[in-house]
Amino acid sequence: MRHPLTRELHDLLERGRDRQLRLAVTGLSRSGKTAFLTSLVNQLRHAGLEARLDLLPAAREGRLLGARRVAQQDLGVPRFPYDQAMSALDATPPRWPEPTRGISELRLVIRYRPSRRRLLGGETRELTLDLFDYPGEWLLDLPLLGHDYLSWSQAQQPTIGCERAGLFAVWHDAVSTLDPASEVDEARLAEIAEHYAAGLRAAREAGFSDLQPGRFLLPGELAGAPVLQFFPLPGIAEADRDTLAALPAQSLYATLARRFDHYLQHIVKPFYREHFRRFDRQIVLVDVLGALNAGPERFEDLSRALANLMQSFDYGRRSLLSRLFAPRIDRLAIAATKADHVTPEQHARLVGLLEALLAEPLKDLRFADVPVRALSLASIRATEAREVEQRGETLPALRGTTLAGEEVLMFPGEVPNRLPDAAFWARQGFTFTAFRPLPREGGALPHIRLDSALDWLIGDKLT
Ligand SMILES: Nc1nc2c(ncn2[C@@H]2O[C@H](COP(=O)(O)OP(=O)(O)O)[C@@H](O)[C@H]2O)c(=O)[nH]1
Ligand SMILES: [Mg+2]
Repeated sequence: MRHPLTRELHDLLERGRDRQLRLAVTGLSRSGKTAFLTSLVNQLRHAGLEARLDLLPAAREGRLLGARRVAQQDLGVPRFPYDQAMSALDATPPRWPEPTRGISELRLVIRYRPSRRRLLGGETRELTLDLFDYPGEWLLDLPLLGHDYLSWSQAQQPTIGCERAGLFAVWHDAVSTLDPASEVDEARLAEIAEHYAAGLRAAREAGFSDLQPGRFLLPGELAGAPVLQFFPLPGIAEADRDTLAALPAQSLYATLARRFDHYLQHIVKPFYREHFRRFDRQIVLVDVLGALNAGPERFEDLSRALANLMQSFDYGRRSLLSRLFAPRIDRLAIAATKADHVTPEQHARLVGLLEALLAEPLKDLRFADVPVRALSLASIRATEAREVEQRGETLPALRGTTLAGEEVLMFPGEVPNRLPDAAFWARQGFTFTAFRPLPREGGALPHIRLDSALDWLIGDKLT
């Protein structure tokens, strides 16, 4: 075995020579991470043969020779389940891959022929691409690092009366009987923490996105551990800070505050330190169409979640992120996924809407000089674009098979190219039908602009 330091040094040298790249895929649950990574690996493995990657110059010019999977380096990170995903897509009828939780990794070695004239003579080169898939929910926790338990509790006061607050009613009733100064009852605390986690899960089920702490939703091996047993205390105020701080260690307040700190130190920070900081490039996937279909309260909620999530990419010198972790990402892509749910002439509008949704974070990124590109794509295209004649007019339409197995020909509606207004919601002008993946006859997976994303994310390393 080689010494770990030698390994890191080796990695560093390879990176310096442009031979290695760490690319992470993130996005909230169901945004399409598994589909994206599966298709990306599939396209690269078929490069040079059946893959259609015209927007990636190395592929278009016939210089991309293919890719093979090799053993990854971080042995503590689960392997991305590519084969399982492909067997679901190849089943009869085809199925979408099972959802994954937590972080996973896959290492590809891409072989290509450099374009540079001086390298005539048939030499080939290799790029090692480390791919990571991790839940965007984890990024919702970055803002927690800017809080202590008291200020976080205050920031979490629910807006009374909205649908989302209703989902926390059981927790709210239980927590309002608690006295912060009382001696902690561990069993009772665990019970109320479970009500809080249940509220978060119900909110996610109901289509909400802005949910903290992120690890409560995807606890993995931490399920049931006391580090995940805390919640905000409603009704405590800044004016009580000194009184609260003076409470004994066995008090409810001090216990909750300790667990909050533990969560930050042992869960939030290690992710940024050990993973996030080491990614060279990232793509953030957003299911804009799903949110559009879910109505105004959820759409607004997605917008808030994205604003929180994007703080993890704010490399401004004074940002929380830069102060704590000094990351060094050099390129970012933001993609509206599942573009095959709308007819092709709507795709530009979809990008417009994505940019409107992320207007503020994008401004910050540009200011911080982080190269960023917004696009729309379908990792695994499940529909076919058609045209239909109606009263002498030619109209765009989609043809696909629903999850229930019904063949449909439809026009899903217009995508607003800026933030939807009351008139849009009143019209309810958008239908989002979940489609079954298309049956495959061998070859690469069908996609829309996955090659464009690839070009932005790795194209410059294949010249
Ligand atoms: N039509 C279509 N549906 C997609 C596409 N990508 C993802 N989906 C749908 O979105 C669901 C969630 O995708 P998945 O990749 O599992 O999301 P993850 O939770 O971010 O990994 C899938 O089960 C599909 O139903 C796509 O490119 N086209
Ligand atoms: Mg997944």
